[in-house]
Amino acid sequence: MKREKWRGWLTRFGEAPSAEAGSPSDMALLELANGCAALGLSVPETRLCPGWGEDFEISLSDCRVRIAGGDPGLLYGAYAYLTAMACGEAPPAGRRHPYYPLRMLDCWDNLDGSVERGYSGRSLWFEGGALRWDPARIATLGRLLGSVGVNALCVNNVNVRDGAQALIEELLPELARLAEAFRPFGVRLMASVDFSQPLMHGLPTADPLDPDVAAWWRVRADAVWAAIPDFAGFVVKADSEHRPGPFTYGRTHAEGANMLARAVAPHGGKLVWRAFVYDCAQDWRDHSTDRPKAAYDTYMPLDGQFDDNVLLQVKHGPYDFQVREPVSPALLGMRDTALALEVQLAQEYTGHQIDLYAMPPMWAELRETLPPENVRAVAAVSNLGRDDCMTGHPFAAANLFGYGRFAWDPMSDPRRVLVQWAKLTYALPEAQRDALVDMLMDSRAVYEKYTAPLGLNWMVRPGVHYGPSPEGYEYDLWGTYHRADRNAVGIDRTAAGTGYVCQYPDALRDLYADTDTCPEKLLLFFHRLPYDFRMRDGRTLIQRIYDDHFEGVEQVERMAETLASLDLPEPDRTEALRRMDMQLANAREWRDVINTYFHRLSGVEDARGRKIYQ
Ligand code: GCV
Repeated sequence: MKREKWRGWLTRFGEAPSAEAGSPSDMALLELANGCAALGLSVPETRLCPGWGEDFEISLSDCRVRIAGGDPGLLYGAYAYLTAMACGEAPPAGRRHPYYPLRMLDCWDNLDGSVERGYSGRSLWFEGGALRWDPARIATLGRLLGSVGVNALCVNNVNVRDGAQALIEELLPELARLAEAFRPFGVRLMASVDFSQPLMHGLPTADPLDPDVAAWWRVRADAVWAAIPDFAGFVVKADSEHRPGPFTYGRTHAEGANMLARAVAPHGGKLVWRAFVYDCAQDWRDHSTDRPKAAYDTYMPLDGQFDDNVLLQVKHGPYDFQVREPVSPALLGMRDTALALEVQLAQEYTGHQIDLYAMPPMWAELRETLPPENVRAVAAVSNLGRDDCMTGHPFAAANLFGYGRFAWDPMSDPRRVLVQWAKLTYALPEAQRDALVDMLMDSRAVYEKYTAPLGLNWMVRPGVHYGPSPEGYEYDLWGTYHRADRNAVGIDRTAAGTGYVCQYPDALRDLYADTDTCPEKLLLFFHRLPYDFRMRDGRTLIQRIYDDHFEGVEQVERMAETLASLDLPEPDRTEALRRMDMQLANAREWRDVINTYFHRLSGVEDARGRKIYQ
């Protein structure tokens, strides 16, 4: 029998509800009854309030618990009540609703069953060019997503290749069945579409201003919504990393997005347009092009030109989900465009779900520069797959859980989120749970120490993006250079350099432009500095690089000891320890390669006389 790995979170408190539940509110009642029975609680009174939508309210009076909510609000109320009970907390007071109305999970799943940047096995719903899934697993996944409030799932890769457009054409009936499987949990489907698709249907062009092209997309959209009336919308990656787009026809991205948006608008659909546009064929000799400037340069002139149902989806940093990036200036500057913030749960550059890398502290940090109200929706690249443990590393589930929490409430406290996840997942004694949460809270800073230093990024092995390769991207086409030489390292992005810093509002621009005020962790993102540059604590830059790398490995060694001391259930314990061994080997490799690289370049010895390889 297939092991149901994810019995954690709320599912562990009840039997799987009957598949007959048709709407989120039916599901809420079933979940609640089952969950309460499992927790030894009496079932609260529930009231469906038409018009409340995603809102719910839990009230306690005369020893009675009442949950009122819309559809799917009642579902969220039931989950909130059960979560609170299971975590030993008071249920949330007052009428509650999610901060962002659209909380998406973007799956980079391909129709052949592979997953781009997937570290948890093959796709949960595609195989061999068709939709194939295990209903019990989809129900588990739907419940997990519903229980943390994720309400939209884009099922296919934004790189729409190998006939994946068939999803909204001949495979549409199958897609409709998948939508049905997710519907009880309040999760609506979306699909990535290929901008050039009209060409495959005999049209001579995909020009967004051509009336026949617009008409073709309208017919397509009508068919999709006829099959799936609650379909949430289309996602588009255009003119990005060799994907087709409006530039081919001399059109702007507002013209391209609006044409598609008008096709889906009559159905209440959203058109999510990704802003990941940059020159991916740059000449490394060219110092005048600076990739982080690309999104702002492309989209800022279009601010205010997008239709109301377009969401411009922008990655949180200006590069590409690196360990340490400043906030994308497009997210700060575009005040007349509905923006969606994109984060990546899949640990492409952050350890492949082998190394520990908990993201809630990073999202909390993001709000220091990005006010939550600047964006209208959130999207996360999924870390899910078909392996027994659907997130590769059992602790990587904390990132999916945490994403749901931050999408619901961007002001969430990262530690509280991780404590909740730990309580719902493992029955550990308090001291052990605290040790686990401490480890997760520190994990990003530790990973950062043993990989590329101080905001340089991109020292990963090209293509695979795991393990060190300090010059792997240095002479390549991707615009990702650090230009280290024997004297200095980093890119000058001040006004005197590439001018990137000028894309920020004045206060941030001034903060980053000055080496005295720029956060040290971002120093080499914004500045080119000599190795003898003095850090604020008096150490030289080169010494800080050496120290961080030694410290990072020492911290992983301590994490390995902590992990071994936890009474985790099997198979999680064995799996987490196995992955920790790999993390330790990875950290040592990074330390030795990066320290050796800078030692060879600079010729500067480690002030503490530790061994640096030659
Ligand atoms: C889906 C990076 C990744 C690609 C990904 C792309 C994107 O370049 O390496 O795998 O493609 O981002 O976000 O579109």
